[in-house]
Amino acid sequence: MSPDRSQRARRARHQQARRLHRLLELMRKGRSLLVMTHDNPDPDSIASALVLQKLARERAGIRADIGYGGIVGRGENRSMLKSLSIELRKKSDIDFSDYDLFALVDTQPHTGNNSLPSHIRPDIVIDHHPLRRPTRSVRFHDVRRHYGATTTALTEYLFASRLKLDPALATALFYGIKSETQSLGREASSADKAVYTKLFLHMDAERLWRIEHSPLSPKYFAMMADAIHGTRVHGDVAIACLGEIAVPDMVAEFADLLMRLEHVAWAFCFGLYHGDLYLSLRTSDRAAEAGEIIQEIVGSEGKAGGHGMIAGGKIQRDRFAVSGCEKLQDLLRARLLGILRKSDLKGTPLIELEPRSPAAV
Ligand SMILES: [Mn+2]
Repeated sequence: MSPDRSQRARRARHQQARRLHRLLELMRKGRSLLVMTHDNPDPDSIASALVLQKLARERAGIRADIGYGGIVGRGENRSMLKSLSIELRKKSDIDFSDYDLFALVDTQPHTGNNSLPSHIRPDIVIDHHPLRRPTRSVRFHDVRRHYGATTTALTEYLFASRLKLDPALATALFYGIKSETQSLGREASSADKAVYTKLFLHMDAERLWRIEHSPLSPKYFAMMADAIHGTRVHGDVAIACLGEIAVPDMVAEFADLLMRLEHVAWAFCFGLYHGDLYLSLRTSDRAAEAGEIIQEIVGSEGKAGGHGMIAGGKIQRDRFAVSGCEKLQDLLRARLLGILRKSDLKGTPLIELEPRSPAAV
């Protein structure tokens, strides 16, 4: 390492140690901490919460639980909880008056994607999405927008604490970063790379493989078939209306799959879950601001946010005057294609599309 780089690394370690010190000081003033993930938590959010819980219990000596709203829907995520013995509390089972400290991870106040009651102001916010105004008044906030995963930031706290890293936790953290950054390929920073490499030595590869290859129900395949049939392609934009979905994460999962379609630079998916419309936007354009684009699509009718290449949102269905997937699809499709200034408004059904690279299967 060059003297310059080692000096920078030393400074970063120092700064991290100071942050940890401040965080623990705050925790020690309380008796019990509730860490809330974002709704329908993903591995990044779950893994981040695990670190705060561990620090609270083992370094601050206080009680700590993890809570979430929505559901843990995706097979991989359910399998992560089971095989790593992670305990999360459903919002409906939480008595918020049991706690005197509250934290949000991988989300921020007033984003509309977490279930911390609006009258409770969090004491701690650690995230990697763009900083929101209400977060600035949170006693302890650490928002690292350039990080690919919130888990990376939390793992730096864990390393600074010198707590022992067991294989189950290392696997959870590794998977948090892996799934969020698609194995460091998407929006990963040098910090993500450094932490990921360290975790690799401690994680349990076999358990991770079982999580990533968890059994899928026939319903899942039926949902995939419907989604494929519901996809239209407009030049380099693929848009899918998934209709009623069994789990909200399905929109993000299918959008990721559509990004694999040759010549596609944008994928936009939406589906209905318990009366709400869930949306997901993906792009391969590193300079794009998917988070801002999805906010424009959703407008004042819902809440949305994200990063450069990945974004999501939610709208209450009754905010729309139109009914039926067809009309809803027309409306949302027109909004996205308008923002991207695309001229092919009609598009072609995915299953009727001719392959454009003959060699590819
Ligand atoms: Mn995240």
